[in-house]
Amino acid sequence: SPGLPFVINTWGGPFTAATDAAYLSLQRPTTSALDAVEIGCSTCEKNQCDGSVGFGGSPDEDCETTLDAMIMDGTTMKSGNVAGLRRIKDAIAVARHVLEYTTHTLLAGDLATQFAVSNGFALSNLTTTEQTKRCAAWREEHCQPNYRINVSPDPKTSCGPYTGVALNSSSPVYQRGLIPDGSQTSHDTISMISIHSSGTMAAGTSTNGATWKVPGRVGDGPITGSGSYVDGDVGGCGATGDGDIMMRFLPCYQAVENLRQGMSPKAAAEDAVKRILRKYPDGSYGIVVVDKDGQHGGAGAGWTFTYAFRGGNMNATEVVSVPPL
Ligand code: SD4
Repeated sequence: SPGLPFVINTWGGPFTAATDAAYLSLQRPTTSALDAVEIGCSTCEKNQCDGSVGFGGSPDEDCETTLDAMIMDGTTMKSGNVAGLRRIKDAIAVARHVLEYTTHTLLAGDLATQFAVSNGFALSNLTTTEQTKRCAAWREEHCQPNYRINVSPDPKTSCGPYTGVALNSSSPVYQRGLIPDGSQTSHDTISMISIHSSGTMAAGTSTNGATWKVPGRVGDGPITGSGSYVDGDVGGCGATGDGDIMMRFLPCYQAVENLRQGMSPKAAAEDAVKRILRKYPDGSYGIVVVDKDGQHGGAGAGWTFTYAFRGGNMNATEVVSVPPL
């Protein structure tokens, strides 16, 4: 470990801007571990880190981007989460408001938007011109009548619920979502853990989810223990990947519990990913784990997962590439 303060998050490349922002914020005496996670993740929401965080990315079948986010305090174990947030860009800040100003954990959909507006957040359009064009092209191919197996009584009405048929699906009505168009990855989410120089910890996640999802789909990002998790007495974890699968295993909860049992961060991460691989060997998964002293490790499968960290006196963020299991 390079020492404290310490910041670590999923992915390198454009995501290192988030690492830097969070790390630098911790140099100021008034910034808390929670503040740093909020600052880091909102950096990605603003600059769209690969198009998969914040506005303008991962539209659903109806071309709308919705946002999922959570933020967790490793001291109180309070978590503030928003799912399927519409028309508000600042997902992690809204999650922070849920944590700070309510006794709840998770708000969803239009009513989460209403909560945000009543707390002063601005309504805006999460769709960009580029996304509108790409989505129109995707719908042209995937939502036209008689595309693949046409089992709809009225296939012209919309993409769903009948015509967006998942590949290899024998039950198209129930197995839609995530038909790739090859133009965009759908696997980049920011999950971040911070350690303040006093030792307090926080974690959070922000994502626009999965591309071409069924409208209403919520991923693992705003699920405490799945998107991220932190217990300041032990350590924290952040996840990215096929959230529909990952959330069934609460991999970040698992990894932090593994740390508690004495595993190294790397072993804790690998065990959590292997539990998913036993049942779903073909997905893409990545998790990053850090203990309370800033020792870190990651595990991934289905892709080369990378994570970024900066701590102690490091004058730049370092990126670690994790070979797939
Ligand atoms: C999700 N886990 O909503 C997110 C997607 C993701 O990198 O991580 N993309 O399923």
